[in-house]
Amino acid sequence: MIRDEERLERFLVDESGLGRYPAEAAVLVESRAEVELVLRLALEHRVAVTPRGTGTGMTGGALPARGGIVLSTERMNKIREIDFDDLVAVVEPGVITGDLQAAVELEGLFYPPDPASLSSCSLGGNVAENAGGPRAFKYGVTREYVLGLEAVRMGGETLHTGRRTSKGVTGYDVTGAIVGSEGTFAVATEITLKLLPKPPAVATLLAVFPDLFIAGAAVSQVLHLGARPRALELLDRTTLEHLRGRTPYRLPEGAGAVLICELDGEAEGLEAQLLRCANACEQAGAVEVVVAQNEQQRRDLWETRRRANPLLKESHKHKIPEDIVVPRGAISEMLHRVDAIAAAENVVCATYGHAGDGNLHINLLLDDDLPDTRRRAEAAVAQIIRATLDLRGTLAGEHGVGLLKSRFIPWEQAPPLIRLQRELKRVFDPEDLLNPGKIFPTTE
Ligand code: S2G
Ligand code: ZN
Repeated sequence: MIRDEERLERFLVDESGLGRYPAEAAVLVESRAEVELVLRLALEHRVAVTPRGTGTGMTGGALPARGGIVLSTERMNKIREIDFDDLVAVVEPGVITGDLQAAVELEGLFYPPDPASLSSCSLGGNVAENAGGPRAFKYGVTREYVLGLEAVRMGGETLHTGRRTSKGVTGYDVTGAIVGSEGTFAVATEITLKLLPKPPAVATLLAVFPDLFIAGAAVSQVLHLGARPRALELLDRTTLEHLRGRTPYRLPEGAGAVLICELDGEAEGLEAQLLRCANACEQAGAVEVVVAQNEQQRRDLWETRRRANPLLKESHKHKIPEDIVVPRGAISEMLHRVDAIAAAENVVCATYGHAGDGNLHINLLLDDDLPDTRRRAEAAVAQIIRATLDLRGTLAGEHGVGLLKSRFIPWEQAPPLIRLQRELKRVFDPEDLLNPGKIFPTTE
């Protein structure tokens, strides 16, 4: 248990930019028995508990909003099993996503979900937030790979949910309810994950566009090709300017926007599929298309893409990370609306993300703490959420709701649905002590 201020500090912040939340202590648990004990004592003494993976969350899910204890699972970091025949991995929640991917790929297997922070985020955090990433376009998000959980509720009762088999419909999908519940239903202490055979070949291209809107229009051209990229990422000029010269891949000067398109599968025919994507981009207005010539170039390109969030964050005093999703046919319209909102409110936006999914990370970049700056940024956020919902989208694509977006939930969800979700939370945690204050506004 950590109580001294200096060592406690790192447990009081996350990647949301929402600041620091004080807590009494951080408990670095090393076993399910310790999680059970902490949650039993917390209920007895009515102490709030905030579960935490590695704090890479972007909406405040791991921030101790009501003080109490931070329950860190970082020391529960063993890969317990990789079973080639069952295509299953069994891991503890503190295993780093990228570490599992490297371990299974050594055995010719594949764990697709690839949050940008995969070199530092934990699988327990990915489960709590139902994390996504570029490859979600073809392979889906974390939820699709969680077969079963061992999870402990507030009070110390352990649930074994789900299964080890690829299919199973015995009873309600309690596993599915816990995945994405942002640490408010239970604390996962063991995760059974589905694996896939590793794709034999991968091919990647970078398409350069004069501006973001032409790149946005190109997305639908690629989508309608029939080729099924595993990733289709968009980065705008502002994002590229923050990356250029500070990341491994040498990004083309003056690019208005780029698309990264990656396919995988049998080597046979992959090149032809990639060329179709390249042609679609050129027909849509790409001024240059570059195909990654080797694994190193591909690695550099993805490392560059994954640095977007941290580099934008460290380059400004504040970064408000929106994470909206619109129907694929509305991507271009949304890009135009964001541009108009940013101009009207005189705020700087960097937009990048998982264009294939219609999932845009719209980052407002603030360089001072002036009340007017904050007012304009908040106004822009509200208008971005309004525009998203107007285009039949949703306000959270992969980062969750946490503290950052809870005030907007009633804009998207009607009272009966909100009431039902609050009732679900009370079923799992009647005293509202596990990660309290998250997702739903505290006032009815
Ligand atoms: C991205 C950042 C998420 C992360 O860059 O796609 O979702 O894992 C954001 O840092
Ligand atoms: Zn993302």
